[in-house]
Amino acid sequence: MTPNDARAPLPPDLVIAHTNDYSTACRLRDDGYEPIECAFGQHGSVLGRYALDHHGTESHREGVALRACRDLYGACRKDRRFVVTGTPDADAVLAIVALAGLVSKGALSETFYRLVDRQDVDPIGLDLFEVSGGPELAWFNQRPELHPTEAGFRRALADMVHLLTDGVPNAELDRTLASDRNRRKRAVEGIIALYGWSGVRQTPPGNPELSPVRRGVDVLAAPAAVLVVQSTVWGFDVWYRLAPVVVSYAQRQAKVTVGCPDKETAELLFGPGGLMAVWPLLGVGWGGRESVGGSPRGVRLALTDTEDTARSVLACLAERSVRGGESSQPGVGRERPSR
Ligand SMILES: [Mn+2]
Repeated sequence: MTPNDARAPLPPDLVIAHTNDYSTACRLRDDGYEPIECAFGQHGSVLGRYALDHHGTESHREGVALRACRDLYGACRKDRRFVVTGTPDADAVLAIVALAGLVSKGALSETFYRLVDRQDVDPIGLDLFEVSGGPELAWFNQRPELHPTEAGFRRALADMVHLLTDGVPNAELDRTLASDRNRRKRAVEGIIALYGWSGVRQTPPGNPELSPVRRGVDVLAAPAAVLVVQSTVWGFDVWYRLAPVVVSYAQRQAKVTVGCPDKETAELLFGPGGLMAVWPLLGVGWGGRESVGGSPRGVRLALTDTEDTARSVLACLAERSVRGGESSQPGVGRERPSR
């Protein structure tokens, strides 16, 4: 079955330029293309007329689909040229659909675009299969051809238009749920070790999905501190139910990632700057953001290194004694001395 063949084609004046190059994105922007989520690491963001990015230095801005659907519907209908980078995620794709007016305004429900925004900005603890519009969004996220190319974006745009105008047949939503159940199962199978706050190894619970995702001060009630996983699937929505710090090993890239559910939680556990205080302790070249990061680019690590990383993280937690029990306001007055 090739459902896309039966769908309405994208309009001929819609131009999608995909680039991984900062100066190319700048040049296209200067030519009148509207950049959508064009963040280029240390170069920063390429912003057009509507400043449609919310990464890095632009993280104070609201998400792009939210702004495009709510405030900017049809704003680019007369000049439908866009420059993009990276993979076609739902946020960027829905933003283009709205700006270019590829569907009627009535097809853009507030429930759906707010859900796309939430999933983009803060996905941990969100179960798409329990909210309105969620199964449809999960269907989009599972499209197999969301490649970081112009063709990938065009396919994603066609899929999004299809979702918004025709809806997704129930049989396809059923397959989406089955596939997601399988992903969660594999995420659980990837669990290697669970450590309590004192560093003692624990037996992981049989069904992690019964535990809540804890964030902010609630993490101090979590029975465990650090979870070590090795998995071929994305499983942070499952793993953060077991511990507020996840150390994961990606075998294919031979890379170790350390993450917390969000910045607030990371700062509660590790002090101001969150994991920024931890990276130097893990070795040369480790780095990332306050809530997530990992081993140096180009350095191949082994699974045993993952256990060492977990030990170092546990040592940081022990030193800060965030769960010391002598204060009802954990962390206050006990910051790491700066040096
Ligand atoms: Mn986004």
